[in-house]
Amino acid sequence: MTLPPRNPPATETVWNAAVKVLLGNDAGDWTRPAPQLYPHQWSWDSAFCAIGWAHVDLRRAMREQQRLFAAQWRTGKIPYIVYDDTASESYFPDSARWGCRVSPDAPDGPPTGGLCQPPVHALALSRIWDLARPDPEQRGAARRYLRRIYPAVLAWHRYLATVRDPEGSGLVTVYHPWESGCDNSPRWDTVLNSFQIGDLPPYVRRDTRFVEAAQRPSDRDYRRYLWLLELMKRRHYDESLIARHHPFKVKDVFFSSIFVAANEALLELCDVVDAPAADRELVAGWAQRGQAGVAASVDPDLGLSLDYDVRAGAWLRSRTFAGLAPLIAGYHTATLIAQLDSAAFLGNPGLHGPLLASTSPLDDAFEPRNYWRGPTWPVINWLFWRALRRAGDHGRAQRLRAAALDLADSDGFFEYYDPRTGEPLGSPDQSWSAAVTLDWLAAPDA
Ligand code: 9WN
Repeated sequence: MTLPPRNPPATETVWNAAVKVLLGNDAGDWTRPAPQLYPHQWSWDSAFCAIGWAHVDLRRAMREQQRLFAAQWRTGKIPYIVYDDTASESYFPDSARWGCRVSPDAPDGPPTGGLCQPPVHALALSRIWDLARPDPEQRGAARRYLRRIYPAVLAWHRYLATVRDPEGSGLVTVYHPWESGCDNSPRWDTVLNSFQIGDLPPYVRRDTRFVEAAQRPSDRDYRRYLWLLELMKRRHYDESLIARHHPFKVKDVFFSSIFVAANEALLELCDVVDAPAADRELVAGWAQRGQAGVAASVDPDLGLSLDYDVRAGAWLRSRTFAGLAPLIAGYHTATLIAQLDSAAFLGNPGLHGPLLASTSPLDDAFEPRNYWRGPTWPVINWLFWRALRRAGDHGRAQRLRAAALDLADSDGFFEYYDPRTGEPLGSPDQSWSAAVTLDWLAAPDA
């Protein structure tokens, strides 16, 4: 089933081009994030892809996350990568480097990485439900699908709310920049510089064969990423040991805000699948605790929320889009909106369009062409667009959407863009950039 774009004809070309990207990266029941750079199934990419597929083929959208959830660890963790071992030459670290089978909690089946990523999955499920609901046949299929996947999603959220928040703070702990999804963001600089690294087994980076090195994390960053991997592997991915001894333990406010939104989405799905009252109470409790944790992370001087370094017992000061993350958790406050509109973010006169850059152009760490240190990422803007819309802030949501569609129209679906010029950067034909564009195109207005 291919739905026509709701705003034809101007958007028809973009629509068709976005569908073509998804079809080109389709691996059958899951989607490669990019044709060359990312040949495996990534966790949050897959959830965004499901949203895109939902506009093209609902049945395909319902299959998208199944392989991912089938790779769930016994702890409830959804791994950040499920490997396609036929493509093991193309990406590093490969599954052998992770060696996850040392853990009794690792799943059987295709090998996985040892980390997780932001929990956007329930947002994708609720989008599938919204789109399936009007048609009786699709609604029945979607309800059956949601009933099947619901226990695994609940277990995933339980893992995040417990194993990853033993303090009950409402904020989720991440053990690696790759878990944040925003790898070389300046948010992690202080923590990455706070520990020594030991000897690493030899390795060859593959990413810089496909994308200019200046647009990717540095070699120095990679050594740290790989050192953290080695430490986790040495501890057999035992999270009680990792929680005690790991040098990178950060309460990630962006991850935690997505978790609040995901719990709200899961609560709505509890009704669809007739979940027991006890589940609803649990999920509502996680959402409430998350909201309180996220609200408490706002720094009054900066007017932005901060991540927290658990090991050092210190808030991490930086000015990135993550400082506005409480918007995603439902906090549409005057302080955050003033920041959003200010020259630190959307109101910056040097921007190509009113889109959030990954790092504020006013921050010393801002590097407009370097990955998470400055470029604009469509999926991040989609999360904020969704949040503004849910808060009834249709004017701001509409402006964000229009700017994002302009970028896709003129440059196609890249991984990220220079926020000053709109120049496309990173990988071309990035699946999640195409997927969120389909959702933007199908949105009635804002
Ligand atoms: C490491 C796939 C992934 C995204 C991440 C993004 C990037 C990987 C990498 O690509 O990370 O996980 O090799 O750079 O940072 O958010 O999920 O698109």
